[in-house]
Amino acid sequence: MSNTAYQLHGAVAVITLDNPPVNGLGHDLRRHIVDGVTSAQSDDRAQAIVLIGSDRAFSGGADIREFGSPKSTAEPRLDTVIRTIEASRKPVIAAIGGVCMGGGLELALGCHFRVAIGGAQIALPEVKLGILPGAGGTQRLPRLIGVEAALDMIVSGAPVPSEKLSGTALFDQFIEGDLLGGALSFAAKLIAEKPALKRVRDISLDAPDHEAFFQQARKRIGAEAKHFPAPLKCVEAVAAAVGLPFEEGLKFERGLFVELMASPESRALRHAFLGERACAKIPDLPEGTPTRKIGRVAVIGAGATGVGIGMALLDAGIPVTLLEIGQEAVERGLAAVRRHYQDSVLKGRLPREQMDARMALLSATLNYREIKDCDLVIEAVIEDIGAKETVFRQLDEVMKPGAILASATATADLNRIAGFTNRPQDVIGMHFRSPANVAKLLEVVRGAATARDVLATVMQLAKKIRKTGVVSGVCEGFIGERMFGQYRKAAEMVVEKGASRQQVDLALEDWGMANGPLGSGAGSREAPSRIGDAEIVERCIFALVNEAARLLDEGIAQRASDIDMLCLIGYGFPRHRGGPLLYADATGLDRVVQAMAGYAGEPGAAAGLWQPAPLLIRLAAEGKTFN
Ligand code: T1G
Repeated sequence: MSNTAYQLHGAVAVITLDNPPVNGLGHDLRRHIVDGVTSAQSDDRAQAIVLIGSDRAFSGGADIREFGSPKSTAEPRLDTVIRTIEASRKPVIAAIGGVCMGGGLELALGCHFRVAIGGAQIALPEVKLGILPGAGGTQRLPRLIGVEAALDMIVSGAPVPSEKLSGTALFDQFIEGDLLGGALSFAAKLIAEKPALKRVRDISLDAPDHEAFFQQARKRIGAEAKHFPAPLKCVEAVAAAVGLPFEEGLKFERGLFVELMASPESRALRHAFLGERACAKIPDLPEGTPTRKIGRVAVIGAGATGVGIGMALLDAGIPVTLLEIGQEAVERGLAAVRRHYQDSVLKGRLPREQMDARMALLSATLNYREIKDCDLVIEAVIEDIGAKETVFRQLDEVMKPGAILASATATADLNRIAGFTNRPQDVIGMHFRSPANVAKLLEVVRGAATARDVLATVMQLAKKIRKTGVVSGVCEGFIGERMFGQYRKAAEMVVEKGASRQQVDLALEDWGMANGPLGSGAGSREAPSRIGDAEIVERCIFALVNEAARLLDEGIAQRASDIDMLCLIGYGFPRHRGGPLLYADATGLDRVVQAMAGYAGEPGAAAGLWQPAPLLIRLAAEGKTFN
């Protein structure tokens, strides 16, 4: 028997959370849970209530896609849902499997009982979005697992496997096998034994000499938090759980949550969360585009780039054959890979047996015929078009039909490279930031003829080797180098105006860039120049923004957030600012255009640099933003 709100299993009303992909607690789902719990109160057949999600997720928390929209705060808000559950006269049991994070865990904490299967991922990751748990997580979790463990989870945002929490009061029972079946048996036992309904909020929280503990926490966390306010606010919220009556603690938490939600840092982190996932979305590549199997990969060129690429693949368990033109070069390449892994083993970062497993996947050859059955070849020879022509003509002759032919080039024209073959549809660019085995950014360069399944395959491979693939069209320097070329040009112009190179680098590093544009030697500020740090930053960042606008106008970049992600992931742009285009949006595009006009009017100014891109002018005029 079921109604829209729940299904009856015997005397248990089962409310299923069903909002793929991870049961984000959007308005409709919140309404559904309240309807279910409320209906069950007056349904005599229902003597207990179970909340359950999917195999993948109990709930991944508040629906991030609703953030900033009226829906996210429309009643029933999550705290209202939780109060409804706590007010239930019948036991409400959370049956937890898969992901149980953020508001999803807060929902479970509002239930009278929690059962879980092993391997569920339990977390309060709000701090990673620049906020903190806003529906009682900072007040209830310490009451079940203790102040220290709760503070660790809240400040780190890191997921904890459910079995690691089995020693705490968080779960009333662990279920072996079928979660729903186990939850129903647990509910049946409750119905038979009729225990008093306990609410987490009623558990008293005594933490002896907690003040010393929180002082220590503030010092430690404050030192790490740097540009982000949320971690320290998490400490204050948990301290309130100890120091204040429950309702006041809730109010205090809510105040901090609202404050952080409005912070630029949280806006930046939410932008990064959604932006990183949006990179994989390619407008003319439908979901489920077939991909080609990638078994063994050949890397042509065993220099630093080739070796880095080879290791990125080996680290993901992908067999690699390095091809070089001389025995000495091959030996050098193999030795470089071995040395890297040996270093990691010596530093305790890699178990010996993993090094051996990876080395077993590596082979090398001088002979193109030995790589002909590879599914993907990545060319990583010197940045000389002649050398690349030689390689691609050879590959075109040797490689099996359907092999993907990729170039790791940072500067060459990919369409020209494709023209060296009779299979331009199989040619694509894979521009790794160096060192290729460490850097997370992979610019995936889509040639005019690159086939859709080739693009889909390389984007899937990017995820497999734990990189963020950002699609670029073909232009000189693609997205990153073209933007940062302008950035460096603007920096050089600032030096011409009288700032020292150190001042330029330090100004941008103080602003948050990982490294200054001019190759930050330690240096120190020499005599103060006529140009201040704020103007240095403005000139260099606005030059980035303007080139990004051109890249969007030309269709080289798919969307503004792709460019922001590329800068955050691959170029040391400060994460708390969300990327150059989010920063420009926050600054106001009219202000950007105005400042550039001023720079363009200076004697000797490189007009091209300060000529605002058409898109920038248009958006500014219409009062719009990039993102
Ligand atoms: N809401 C909506 N969609 C979400 C989502 C969420 N919370 N989490 C993930 N998605 C989407 C994601 O955009 C992607 O969509 C798809 O799910 C797969 O994600 C009051 C206010 C859950 C561990 O911070 O950590 O609760 O691209 O690629 O690797 O205190 O997603 O397919 O269209 O990451 O398996 C707190 C964030 C919210 C959890 C799954 N919750 N999510 O990882 O898949 S704030 C979080 C994650 C909150 C309360 C506050 C991970 C994951 P698409 P994915 P995955």
